[in-house]
Amino acid sequence: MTGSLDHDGYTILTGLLEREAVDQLLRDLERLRTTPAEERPAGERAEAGTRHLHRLDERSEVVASLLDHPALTSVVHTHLGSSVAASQVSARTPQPGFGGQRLHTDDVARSPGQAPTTLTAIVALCAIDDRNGGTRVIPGSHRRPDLQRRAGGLEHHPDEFVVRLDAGDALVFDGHLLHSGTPNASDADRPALQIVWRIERGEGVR
Ligand SMILES: O=C(O)CCC(=O)C(=O)O
Repeated sequence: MTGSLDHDGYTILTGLLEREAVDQLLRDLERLRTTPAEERPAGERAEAGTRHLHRLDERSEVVASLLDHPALTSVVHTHLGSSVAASQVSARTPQPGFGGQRLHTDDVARSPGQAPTTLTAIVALCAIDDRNGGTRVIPGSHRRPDLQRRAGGLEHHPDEFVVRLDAGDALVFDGHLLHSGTPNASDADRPALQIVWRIERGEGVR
C-alpha cells in the first residue's frame, strides 16, 4: 500500500538502492560492526538483540550517495524545505527474536497549525514484512495529536499495519506518525538504514 505523505503520513519509494549497492552496503555494515570499540562514534555500542551503527554518511560511500538520490531529496525538500540536512544516519538491525518496540513518534505531539519538522526514512537492506520485524504504522496518525499523546502507552490500533518493503525500497514518514519496529520472528537479521531529517524549532520552519 503506497501512502501519501501529506494524507497518510508515509510514502514508499521503491528501488532507491540497486541490488549491487545493497550488497556493498551490507559488506560495509559487516566491516563497521567489527570496528574496535575505541574507533566507533560516541554513543555507538554493541547491543544485545538489536545492533545500531551511526554516522554512516561518513563511513559508507553508498550511504553518502543515497542521501543525494533525487527521489529522496525531492520528498525531503518538499516536506521540510531545501535547507534541512540529515541529522541521524544509522543502521538498525534487529536480530532474530528482537526488535519489537512500542508505538511512538519521532517528534513531540503536533500542535494546531504546526508545519512538519521531522521526517524519517527506513531503507530496507533485505525484504521486510510482518514476519521479520517490519515497521508498523498507523496511517493518518500524524494528523491526530490525541493519538500522538498516547505514544508509548498504546499497544495496538485497529488501523495499524506492517509495511512490506523489498531490499532497496524506503519507507518515508512524517515525524508525527505513530510507528514502531516489530519483533523479528525470522531466523535472519533484519538490516535497515534509519535516516532522520529534523528542523530545529526556531530554525525557519516553513
Ligand atoms: O527499524 C524500524 O523498523 C523502526 C525503528 C524505529 O522506529 C525506532 O528505532 O525509533
